[in-house]
Amino acid sequence: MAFTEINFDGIVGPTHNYAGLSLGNIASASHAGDPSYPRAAALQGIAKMRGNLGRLGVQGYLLPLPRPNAALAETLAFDGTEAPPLRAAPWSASSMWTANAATVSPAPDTADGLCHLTPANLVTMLHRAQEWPDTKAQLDIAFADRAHFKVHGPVPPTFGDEGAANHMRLCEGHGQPGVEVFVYGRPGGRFPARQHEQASRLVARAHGLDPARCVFIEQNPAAIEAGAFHNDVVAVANERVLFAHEHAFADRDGAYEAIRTAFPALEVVEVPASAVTLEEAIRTYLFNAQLVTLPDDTMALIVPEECRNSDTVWQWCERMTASNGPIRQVIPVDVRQSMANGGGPACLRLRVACDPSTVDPRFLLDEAKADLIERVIARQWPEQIDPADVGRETLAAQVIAARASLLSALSLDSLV
Ligand code: SUG
Repeated sequence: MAFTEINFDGIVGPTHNYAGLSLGNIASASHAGDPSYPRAAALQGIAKMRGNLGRLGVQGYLLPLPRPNAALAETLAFDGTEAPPLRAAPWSASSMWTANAATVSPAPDTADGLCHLTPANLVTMLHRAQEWPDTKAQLDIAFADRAHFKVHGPVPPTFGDEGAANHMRLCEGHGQPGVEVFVYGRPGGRFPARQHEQASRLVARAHGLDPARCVFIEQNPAAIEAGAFHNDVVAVANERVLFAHEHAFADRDGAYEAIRTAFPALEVVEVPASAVTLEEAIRTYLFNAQLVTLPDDTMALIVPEECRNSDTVWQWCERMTASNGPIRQVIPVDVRQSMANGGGPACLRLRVACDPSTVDPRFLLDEAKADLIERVIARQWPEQIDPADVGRETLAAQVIAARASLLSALSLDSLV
C-alpha cells in the first residue's frame, strides 16, 4: 500500500476510571465518581478499529502506558492522606486519547522530507503531563525508520501543548503538500486554555514547515467556556474539507479567510448555531468525529452514537448527507465509556500520513491481531472499577499483569 493516512488508536488501558480530573471537560466532571467498565471500554475501542480497518484497509494502535505510575506516586509523596482526585492521577488511562499523543507533520509538508512528530507535553493537567516520556518511547519504536521519520522531544513548559487535537491539515490528497492549521486558546477564561500559541509556533518551526503554508488561529473563548477544551471538539478537517461549528473560532470570517489564502481549494462545511447549538455539539461530540476518505473517494463522518440519539444533531446529519456535499455518510460508533470522560472517536486516534511499510508492523492492526488483543482484554481487563478501588494494591497487581500480557502478545515486552 502506498502513502496513505493511518489512524493510530489508543488501546484503552485496564485502569480506565472516572475521577473527574479534567477541569473544563464537562463529561469528565459530570461522571466523576461513577463506576467504570475498563473491559467494555477497551472492547468498544477495538470494535471501532475493526470497523475502520474494514473501511480504510489500514489501522494502527498505540499501547496503554504503565499504570499505576509508581514514580509519580512517589514524587507526590503519597502516604494515604492524599485527596482521592490526586490519588487517581497515577492511575489515569488518559493515554487512550492519542489525538493528544503528538503533533504530526507528514513528509510532503516538511523542509527535509521527513515526517515529523512532536510528543505533546500536556502540562496543563497533572494526570496527562505524566504521559509524554512513555508516549515518546512508543513513537521512537513505531517510527524508528530514520529515513522517513523524526521524533522530537516535547515543547518545554510552560507552553502547554496538547498535540494533534489542536492541529488540522488541509491538502488535495494525503500525499500532496498540505497547509497546517494550528488552533490555540487565549488564557484568562473560566477554564484553562490548554494549547499555547507559542507551543504551536514552536512545533511548526521545529517541523520545518513553510511559513506560507501554516495558519495560526485562535479558538473561540466562548467555545472553551462551553466545554471545548480542545479544538477537535468543535472542528475537524480532512483533505480539502473543514467541518466546523459556526462558533469554533474567535474570528470566524478571519479564520476561514486565512486558511483560504494558504489553501484556495478549501471547502467549509459549517454547522450554524441555529441548527445545532454549541452546547448540543459539545454534548454529542458531533465534531469529535473521524472525517475519512473512503476508497471510492467520498467522505464519511464517524461520529459517536450520542449524535444519533440527538434529534437536532441527527436531523442536521441527515440533511447534510442528502445535500450532495463532500460528506456522504455519517456512521455512528459506540465509544460510550470513553465519551463519559470527554473522549470521542477523534480523541481516540492519532493520524499519521505515511507509507505503512515504513512503520514498525507491531503497531499495525489486522483481523488476527484484533482477535488476539480482544482475547487478552476479555480475559484480563477488570470488568468494573469503583472509585474506592483506585489506589488498591490488589487492583494494581491485576492491571500491571494485564498490560504485561498485552505487550507480550504483541511482542512489545520492551515497553514494560
Ligand atoms: O484531556 N479526559 C481527557 C479527554 C481528552 C480528549 N481528547 C481530545 N479532545 N482530543 C482530557 O480532558 C478525563 C480523566 C478523568 O477525569 O479521570 C480526561 O483526562
